Amino acid sequence: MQSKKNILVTGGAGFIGSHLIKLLVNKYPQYRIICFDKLTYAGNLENLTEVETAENYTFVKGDISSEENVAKVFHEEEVTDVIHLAAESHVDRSISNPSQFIETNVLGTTTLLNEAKKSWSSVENLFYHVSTDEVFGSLGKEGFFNEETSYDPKSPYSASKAASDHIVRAYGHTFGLSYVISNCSNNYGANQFPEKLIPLVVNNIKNSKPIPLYGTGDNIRDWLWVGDHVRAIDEIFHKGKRGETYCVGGENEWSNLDLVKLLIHLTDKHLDRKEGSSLGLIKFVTDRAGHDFRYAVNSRKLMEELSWKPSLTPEEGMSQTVSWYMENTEWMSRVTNGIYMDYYHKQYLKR
Ligand code: NAD
Ligand code: TDX
Repeated sequence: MQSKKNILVTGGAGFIGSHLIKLLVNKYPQYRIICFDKLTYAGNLENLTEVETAENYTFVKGDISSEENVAKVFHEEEVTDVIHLAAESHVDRSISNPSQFIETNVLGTTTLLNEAKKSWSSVENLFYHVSTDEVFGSLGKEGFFNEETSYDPKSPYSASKAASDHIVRAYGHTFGLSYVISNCSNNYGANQFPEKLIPLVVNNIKNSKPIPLYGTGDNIRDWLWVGDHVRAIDEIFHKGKRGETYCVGGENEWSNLDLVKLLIHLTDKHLDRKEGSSLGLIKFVTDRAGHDFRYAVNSRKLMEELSWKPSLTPEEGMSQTVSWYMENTEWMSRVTNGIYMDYYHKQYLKR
């Protein structure tokens, strides 16, 4: 394995990407880490202030769907590896505007792959594609997704991610590109954009606003702390078998209603409010179209081959996360600006 690497982290200014960059910059001073990000509504350089002056870190603004932008960064930064996280990532937005998801997630991934194919000649150069467990579809009350599960995506978001997974594998099979893919469950933690359930709920509790629960609140998600996801990416990038897939999950299933009750408990406690005083904020609203019922992931392969396991208990992780949102109110106010409020009103006001 090369010791000197110039790693392009696409989507590095987003939620998971920024946690990954902080880990890589601090842990591997011998690598150059290049954050390549278009800075859409979800990209925020404020998530990266901790590393912005680090010698082994560079930010390049660019669009993965632009051949010109991608060719330029590959050549100027002499990119040796890609960890690809740039994507449109929110299921609700994929329901209101599917085309943007095809443009970024499918065509953008293909543009990156074409440049990697053109620029690289060694199997040492790795294309790491970060994907989601949603490509496997929806589970009933029993069972788990694993690396053998057939693809059955149900939303425009998951269909676009599934397409990108297939294209990555096709470039490996057809052109010999060295790749690895991971499919992870729902992440939570600091710096997540408050369109996603956990930061949205914590922010609404704090501001005594209704907590919108889709349908009956019985849908189930497997939650993994983002710090554990980026540790898994680090392990897979360095030690994962090339041409293979790894499933990453938290063994931490919650129905949305139970999770919201836990968040109410933790947030009320943090705000010195009477236990459960925000329970009355829960508002059951019209369900998400095509709402997947349950996701659950079996991460045995990752645990056995690479000795990875989640480091935080769900209680520790959720408690730290609530504290972060309570203590970073300025971050929250800056990201919930006018554009966010337009989105929020369209998404929730008539529901
Ligand atoms: P995010 O929405 O927080 O961040 C996405 C980032 O990509 C943003 O910084 C955005 O500016 C950037 N981006 C979007 N379009 C771009 C383009 N055309 N060119 C360059 N940059 C662009 O997403 P996230 O939650 O951090 O997810 C990161 C990746 O991990 C995604 O690929 C997502 O599918 C995958 N994933 C997310 C989760 C989760 O729970 N959040 C779980 C499993 C997998
Ligand atoms: O206001 C809400 N009310 C609600 O009940 C929101 C935003 C969500 N929900 C429900 C829908 C889901 O069942 O909560 C659950 C979690 O929703 P999201 O946070 O939107 O996540 P999800 O749709 O499960 O997808 C996430 O996990 C997998 C990420 O957004 C994806 O990028 C990732 O691939």
